Amino acid sequence: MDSVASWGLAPLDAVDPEIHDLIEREKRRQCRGIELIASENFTSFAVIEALGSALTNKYSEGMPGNRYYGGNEFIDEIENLCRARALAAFHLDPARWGVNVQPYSGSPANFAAYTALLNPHDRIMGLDLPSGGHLTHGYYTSGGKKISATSIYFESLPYKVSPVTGYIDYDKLEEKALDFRPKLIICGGSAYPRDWDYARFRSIADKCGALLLCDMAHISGLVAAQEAADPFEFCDVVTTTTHKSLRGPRSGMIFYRKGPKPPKKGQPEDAVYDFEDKINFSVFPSLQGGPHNHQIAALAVALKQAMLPGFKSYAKQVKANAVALGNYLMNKGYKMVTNGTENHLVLWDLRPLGLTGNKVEKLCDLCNITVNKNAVFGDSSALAPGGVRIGTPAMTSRGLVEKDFEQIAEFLHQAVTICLSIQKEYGKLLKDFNKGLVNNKDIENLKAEVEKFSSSFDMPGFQMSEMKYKD
Ligand code: DSN
Repeated sequence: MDSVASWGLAPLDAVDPEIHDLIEREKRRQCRGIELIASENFTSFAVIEALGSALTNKYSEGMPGNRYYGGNEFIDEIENLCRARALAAFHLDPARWGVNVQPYSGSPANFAAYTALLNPHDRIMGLDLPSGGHLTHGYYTSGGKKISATSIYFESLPYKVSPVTGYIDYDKLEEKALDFRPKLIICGGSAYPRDWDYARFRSIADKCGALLLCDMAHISGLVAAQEAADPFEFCDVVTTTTHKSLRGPRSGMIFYRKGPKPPKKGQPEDAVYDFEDKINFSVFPSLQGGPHNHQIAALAVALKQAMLPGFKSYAKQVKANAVALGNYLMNKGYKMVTNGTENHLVLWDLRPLGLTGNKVEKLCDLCNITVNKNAVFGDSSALAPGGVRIGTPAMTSRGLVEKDFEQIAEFLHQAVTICLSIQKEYGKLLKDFNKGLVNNKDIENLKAEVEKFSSSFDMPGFQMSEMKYKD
């Protein structure tokens, strides 16, 4: 009995003070910083409770009701509940759509969808990474180096944004697609500040006989809240992560059409979609093993929370905050890609200032503001790209509204001003620039202001009063 209790029931701080301490430091960092990574969010205590539950103990390879292991009566109920909630949260008719909630996260979800829908070396088209696309949409470098497994196993030709407007160039996409004849077109991205014209994507896909997949990872919370255009109206398959604007645990989902296909010339009258078995088989056994049941339960909780009326207000506020932040910065004369936003992020083009995203990211880090460097169309280096991506979902979860985001924009303006003055004094080379970051009074002052500002807001997920490091 004692032997079980001593390793199995002792709390983390007693068993592993090192890891406990690092978790507490990370909690402090999260509370005392301004979190602006567009793909991050703060999830709820209820989600974290499910994630940290005994469900992590169980193997359940297979689908509910058809598992390779015994003892899955409750796991089956959890997964079925999660699937039903996923369809309900996205306003889908279970006769027309199905969902697999087992992907471990977004990249595995995408690769599972491709494995189900494509043969090796089939052609695909996704938004180019420097245009705001995602690695898993088929990225290879301008020198032809295949970076993502998607470009290793499939033949990929990217489409791009217009270098003038920053919007997707749909006419060029159509022209390229008609020449390339892809089997799959992918819409959705990770640094695109505008909404998507899914009807136009559908028409292009139909013209070249392609399937249409949307990776809505970044905007899935906005889609659930009906605060973004609806990819389900036009796409065959929709993939997503669940921890971004949806505010759930880290996980992934694949939605697929099922039931009768709409009538089309040259197609049998009784044609039905055949995605369901292919996608389920591709997730397991082709690519994954046992589902992470603690994740699936936590996702079910997040989906329940996403169907509460407050979630719609949250999604509206995420967008309003992004607009407020972008407007403040543009009023200071800065350049935002597409001159604004219709979703949860702005992409700040720093090139007119002669700055790179990595310098701004680094300086902001020193001031407890977390942003990430990001390519802007026309960039060639991923390590020193010309922009930073700034997202509002996480700080909106802490209750911030437009006026608070104007204050954040003012902090960012100050950070960039400091960057410019360091660059002027020390030079453009990173090793010289870095010297100006050491013992810099302006940075210390800005950090103190940021810490004071951010610790005045509530934090979802854990009690600030119970943290080991409060100040
Ligand atoms: N890494 C995520 C992002 O930051 O957009 C996407 O997977």
